[in-house]
Amino acid sequence: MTFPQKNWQSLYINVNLATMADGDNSYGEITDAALAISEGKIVWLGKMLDLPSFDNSVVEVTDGQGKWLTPGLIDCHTHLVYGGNRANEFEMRLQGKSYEEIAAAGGGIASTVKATRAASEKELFDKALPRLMALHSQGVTTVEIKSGYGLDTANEIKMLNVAGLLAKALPVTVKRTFLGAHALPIEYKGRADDYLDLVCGEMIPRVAHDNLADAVDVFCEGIGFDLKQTERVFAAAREHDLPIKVHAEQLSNLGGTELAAKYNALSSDHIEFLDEAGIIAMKKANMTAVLLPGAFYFLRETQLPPMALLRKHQVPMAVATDANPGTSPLHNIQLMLNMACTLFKLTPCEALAGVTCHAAKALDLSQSKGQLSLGFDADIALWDISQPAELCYQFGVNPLVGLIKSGEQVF
Ligand code: DI6
Ligand code: FE
Repeated sequence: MTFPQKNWQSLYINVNLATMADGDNSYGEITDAALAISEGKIVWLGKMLDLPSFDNSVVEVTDGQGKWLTPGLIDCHTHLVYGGNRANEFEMRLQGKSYEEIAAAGGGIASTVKATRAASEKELFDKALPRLMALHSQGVTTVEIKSGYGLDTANEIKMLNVAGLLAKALPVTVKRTFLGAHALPIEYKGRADDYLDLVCGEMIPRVAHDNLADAVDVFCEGIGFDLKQTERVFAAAREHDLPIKVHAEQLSNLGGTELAAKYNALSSDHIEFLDEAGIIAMKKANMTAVLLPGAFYFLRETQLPPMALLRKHQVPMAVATDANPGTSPLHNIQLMLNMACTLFKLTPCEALAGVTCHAAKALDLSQSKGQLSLGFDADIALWDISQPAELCYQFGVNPLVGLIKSGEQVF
């Protein structure tokens, strides 16, 4: 692919690139480099020495003075639209109650459902915006947002609408995921199949028809939905041509990942309890593993995800915040980079791939985002660092010094 330089609109010179175009094998480093943008796309990148001549009366040139450029970060798993908070349950857990016990006693997801239903679209938006701004200010240019705290048609749609409004409020691409099968709403207690009739017969058709989501997710777990119930939702999603994602093997191994693989899911997320058979199924189905170190940390989980087996079978590992009020009230992608390395022993290169190229794949965006490559979207973060590993190593001082979204410098 070549692009005539007469069309260049902006050019960054004297920069270092971590292109992340080589998976987690390397940062895809190009030092002493330049990168040109036209119409929101990357149209040239390479060594300064190889920079072709250009018309600097037309091209806006920025001297990067040795800054590093990476793809804009991608948070591929969040629940950042929600009402209320669960600080009270945080206290209960510190007094010895488990996440599952709190859920069984009517707390947990159910308490956030209550608060989310009670909130107006505007209230939910006003609460979610600073969460998204926090991510954006850390270099995030694409985020996935799930529904799943409405659990009836109107409130699930309300959440998805808020996610759509957030995309208009900030220069961030928002991918929406319908998670109607997140928990059984209390009014359906003991009637899971009736609730799934609603999810499959009313919500999914409506979401698909009105283009409200890009994928369908299910919480396949003891406190969520079992395999048979999960499969009903997958089948309805397939019927409406919606890609599938799954929360699976977070607290136990029910086989949700293997089931999702049968439906060619984009990703299986959490997966602390996943076994090798599930990993082989993921590989065959070209799925991405989404690792969520924030939930692992916040729940004081001790079962580590099977990183060695994921590596052995070359299943790409994405890393995300899981930003949500119950298990990961951590709206911070830079912290996840650090935790992916300290808690899950990912290499800094794997962690960075986890929030760029592999996160793009988990959202079916790997042809346009998550890499600095020719023809890719010019979603780019500029960092005041001396090597890419610094992004994972230090935490608390934000090294982001610029952000480009679709070719426009937005920060
Ligand atoms: N797994 C999680 O970690 C979140 N949802 C899920 O299915 C937790 C959601 C919550 O506790 O509010
Ligand atoms: Fe989640």
